[in-house]
Order: sequence, then C-alpha cells, then structure tokens
Amino acid sequence: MARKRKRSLLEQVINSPAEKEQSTCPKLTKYWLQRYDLFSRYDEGIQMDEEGWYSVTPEKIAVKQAERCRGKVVIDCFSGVGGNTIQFAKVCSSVIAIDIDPVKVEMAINNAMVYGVDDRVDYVVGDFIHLAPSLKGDVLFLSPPWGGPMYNKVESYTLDMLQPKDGYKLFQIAQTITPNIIMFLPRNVDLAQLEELAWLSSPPLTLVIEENCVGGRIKGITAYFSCSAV
Ligand code: MGP
Ligand code: SAH
Repeated sequence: MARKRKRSLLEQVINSPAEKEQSTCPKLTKYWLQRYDLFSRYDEGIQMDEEGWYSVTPEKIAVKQAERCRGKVVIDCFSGVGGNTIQFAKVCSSVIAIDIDPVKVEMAINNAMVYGVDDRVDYVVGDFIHLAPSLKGDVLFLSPPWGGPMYNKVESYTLDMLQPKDGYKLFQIAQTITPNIIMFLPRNVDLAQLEELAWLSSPPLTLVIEENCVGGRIKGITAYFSCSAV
C-alpha cells in the first residue's frame, strides 16, 4: 500500500507541466538541475515552458532587484513565467506584469499563486512596445529576450542584439514612461554601451551596474538607471 502511494506521488511529479517540458527537451536539463535556484518553491506546482526555463531570473537575483523597488509602482515589461514579478509583488506597492505570450501569462499567474501573491499583480497579455504610451509607473523593469541561450557565444554582447527591438529603442521607449529603468542583461554585455545610454540621456542619468551571481557563477548584469536614487 505504502509502495503504491509512493509511486503515484512520483507520477504526479513527472506528469506536472514543468517536468513534462523538461523531460521532452534534453537541452533544458541544465536549467532543471538549477530548478530550486530558479524557484525555491519549485516542487509546489511551478509551471515552465522552454523559453521560461532558460529565461527566468533566478530567485536570489530577483529578490535583490525587487528590494531596489520597495514601495514603488513597478512595471515588469517582459514578465515571462514570473520570476521577477513574484518578488516585486512581495515588496512593491503595485505591479503590472506584461507578456506578449498568453501561455506565459497563465503560467505566471499559476506561479504567483504558488507564492501566494497572485492578487497583488495586474497581468496584461500584450506587446510592451504597443502598450507603452498607456503605461504609468515609478520603475520600469526590462528583462527582454536576449536571442536565446546562444547569447553567450559572442565575446561582447551589444545592445542591438536585444529583442523585440534593439536596446537603444527599448530604452528610448522606457524613458517616455520614467527615468527609473532597470535592465537585466547578459553577463557579456558591452558595459560601455550602458554608460553611453546613461550619459547621453537628457538630463544624464545615474547608472549603477551590478554583477549577479548564483553559486559563485555570474548569471547576468543588472543596470539600474535613475534620475535620483531608485
Ligand atoms: P544561461 O547562460 O543560459 O545559463 O543563462 P547558465 O546556467 O548560466 O549557463 P552556463 O552553461 O553558462 O553556466 C543564465 C541566466 O540568464 C538565466 O538563468 C536567465 O536568468 C538569464 N537569461 C538567459 N537568457 C537566454 C535570457 C533571455 O533571453 N532573457 C532574459 N531576460 N534572461 C535570460
Ligand atoms: N523576467 C522573466 C523572464 C523574461 S523572458 C522571468 O523572470 O520569468 C522575456 C519574455 O519577453 C518572454 O516571456 C517573451 O514572451 C516576452 N516578450 C517578447 N516580446 C515581447 C513584447 N513585445 N512585449 C511583451 N513581452 C514580450
């Protein structure tokens, strides 16, 4: 009896959407091995798709980014499966989470429920570029697609490689909403280009660059732009 119960628990885990996604796609294994770094509550029903696996911001990094936005109205412009959104929801006064992919938004809502913060987020399925003129917030968080997991095959990642628009255009759009802009970017990003973005703005913006590590390995770079301290 006990044996049977154990097997059905295992079946439950293997049949969960996130496990199915991982088991049908061997290239996702390295991300699955990091699952508890991505979501500490992974086992409680977190849902992922392929892009979600390789794009979600690891929890420890998302906590740190959210701490800089404590008490503010934050717009998570490329919210994915919700790694950042969940942490913003814990400490910000309100959060708008936007993603163009309705499946990601469904997963993000589910994942926020796992963390008990779903009622603290306004979810929007839509294109950030089109929605921008109607958005209002204190801080804009941009973690756009980097062009897939091959982003690190170039020595220096330049801002024109960001999607769905190049980094200059994304930054220009963001500035029409607020000067307080946070970008989560590849670890091989050209830092001189980020400095250029700050000092070419009118008035010039303050820029703080943070290297984000998990388990001693650099996962990405966070650039905090602001008019005054965010
Ligand atoms: P990685 O380099 O693919 O993984 O992504 P890892 O485990 O560092 O690989 P290694 O073999 O080099 O050690 C590192 C982190 O970057 C991921 O956990 C995501 O948080 C982030 N990331 C990766 N991609 C491809 C994207 C992306 O397209 N968009 C966003 N916003 N984040 C990404
Ligand atoms: N920070 C997220 C990961 C974001 S990955 C997390 O921690 O989970 C980038 C996301 O941008 C993807 O989910 C993709 O669907 C979304 N995206 C791509 N183009 C978009 C657009 N034009 N507007 C809004 N979202 C977009």
